[in-house]
Amino acid sequence: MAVLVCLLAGLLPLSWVQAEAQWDPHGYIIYCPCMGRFGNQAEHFLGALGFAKSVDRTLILPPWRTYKNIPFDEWFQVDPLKEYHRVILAEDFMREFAPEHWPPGERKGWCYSHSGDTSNCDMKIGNPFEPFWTELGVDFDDYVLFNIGFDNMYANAWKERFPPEKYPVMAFKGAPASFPVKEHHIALHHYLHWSEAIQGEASQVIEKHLNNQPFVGIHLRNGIDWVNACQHVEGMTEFMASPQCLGYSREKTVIPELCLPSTQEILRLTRKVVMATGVKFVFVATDRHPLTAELESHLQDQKVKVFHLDPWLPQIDLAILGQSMHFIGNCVSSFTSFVARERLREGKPTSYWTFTE
Ligand SMILES: Nc1nc2c(ncn2[C@@H]2O[C@H](COP(=O)(O)OP(=O)(O)O)[C@@H](O)[C@H]2O)c(=O)[nH]1
Ligand SMILES: [Mg+2]
Repeated sequence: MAVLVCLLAGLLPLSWVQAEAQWDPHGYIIYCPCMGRFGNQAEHFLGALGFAKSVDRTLILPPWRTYKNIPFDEWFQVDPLKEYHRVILAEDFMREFAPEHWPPGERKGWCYSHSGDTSNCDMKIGNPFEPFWTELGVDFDDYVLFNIGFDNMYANAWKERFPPEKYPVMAFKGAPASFPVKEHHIALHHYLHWSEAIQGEASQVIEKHLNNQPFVGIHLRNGIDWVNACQHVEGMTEFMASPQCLGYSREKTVIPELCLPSTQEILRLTRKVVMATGVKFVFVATDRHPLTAELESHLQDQKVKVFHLDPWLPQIDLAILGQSMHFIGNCVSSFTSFVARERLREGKPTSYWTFTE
């Protein structure tokens, strides 16, 4: 009753009341999104969400990791995820449940070890491992060895080996998931929706710089790390996010131009899509060279404006690309694959440089 009165009076945050009522006897999963930057972390997230569902534990939504922890809900809405599975923000979990149910002294890190070797089990050595857990206020007291895979077929093995009464919280050093994302987890993007803050910033840019008009969005991944990574891809059947184009059967091979398209290819395909859609705006997202002058000159006769933002957050580029009438991305990039999955959900078309199905 007291809680109800406080709630009605607006004295308690709703999340506190909801979470307080809901300690999950089936247990929890938390992990550090410690591998790669945002695109990789997002693919891992989808796999981890699928894994949490398969073992029937609540997923503690980890902060995204940049140079600091970013609470999950700064970038994404929490409620749509609940349509799929039970989730709770890491910050809420730490504040509301950890003191009683996962207190200091009882925090174990799950360590993959096939041979019983424990030399790799320290959860907090190096960056981003150490700052990730420290910013959440977590130290580890012990570890638990496991050698079970994360595929659905092992769900029962997980449940039998680690019952929630004995192991209420499973904390993983990395995502309990694969990179690239497994094919059957792609559809989980259905539940991943930008926060109002990110969506709002994207809408402002579209209104201010693209006159709220239809536009073609392109992703040019051409920074120095990428140029180096693309040098040795010839003949590989899978490289980073390449299954988004080549499929998961490993029957096709990656070629360098798929990873790093020529300027000529970028101009050719952008023009083709501009002509087909009749848009008057092209939005360029890139980590390095936007090729703005080259694109404008190549599209001069179409009176197309080419706009490059270089936003303070890469997520703003992603949210804008998601809104484009047609998107052209890079097969190998998980930054592209994020946009492509969102567009698949929305029924919007995506093309890729140097790639025809
Ligand atoms: N703002 C912005 N940043 C980008 C763009 N492309 C790459 N980046 C940055 O480079 C990182 C690339 O790492 P990741 O997201 O893992 O994608 P991947 O390496 O392309 O698979 C992104 O997270 C961004 O920080 C872009 O078009 N716009
Ligand atoms: Mg990466």
